[in-house]
Amino acid sequence: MLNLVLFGPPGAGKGTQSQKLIEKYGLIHLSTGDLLRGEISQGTPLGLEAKKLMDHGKLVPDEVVIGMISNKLDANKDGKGFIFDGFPRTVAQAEALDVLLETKSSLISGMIALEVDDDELERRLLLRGKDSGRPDDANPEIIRKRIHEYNDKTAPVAGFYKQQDKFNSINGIGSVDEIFATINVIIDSWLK
Ligand code: B4P
Repeated sequence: MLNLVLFGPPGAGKGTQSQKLIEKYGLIHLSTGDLLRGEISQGTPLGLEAKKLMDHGKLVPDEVVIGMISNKLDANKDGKGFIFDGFPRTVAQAEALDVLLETKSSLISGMIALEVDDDELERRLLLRGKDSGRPDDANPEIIRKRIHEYNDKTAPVAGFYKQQDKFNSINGIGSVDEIFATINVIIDSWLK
């Protein structure tokens, strides 16, 4: 089973690369951002609570996102593997993911981190915000808050996978196809 953690700051290209990876490797895409936006668009109580935090660039509580991922793993027991996109975003989430996978006799194959500098992240997110209607992409202050949350709470997750010798870092600047090709080389080395 191939289980990939696609990692990086907001706007690094995780969602973009995930779309190409699910086509090539037949993996199931688990994006906590997409799952939360689904809850918001359905107007569920979880979505209403999450929206208040997301619109201000803050992370949603660990137990909420861990619960969503647990449900999705249970609902997709027969899949070939998963791409975790935007999850885990805290060390507590990373620890919980290992426990969830262990109970299914599975493991994370590796993490691939997309490295992109802050100015480029801000440029990409503001550009997306013009069309996406996402309130968290609409203004530079919220984007900077998201990048701050990433540096504060999410960046330490890289250390968690380094300790397990599962960390890979690549340049996230370049064309989408160039970055995809680099990711393919890493994944193919895991499959050998
Ligand atoms: P996400 O939906 O995960 O938002 P994101 O980090 O902005 O997405 P991503 O990084 O995938 O964007 P992409 O690069 O594809 O999270 C949103 C919010 O949900 C969080 O702030 C948080 O509040 C909450 N949340 C989600 N998961 C959580 C968790 N686990 N715990 C707690 N809270 C959680 O795209 C960015 C733009 O760049 C696109 O327009 C794309 O076209 C462009 N782009 C991509 N690659 C490019 C390239 N190579 N060159 C130029 N542009 C490129």
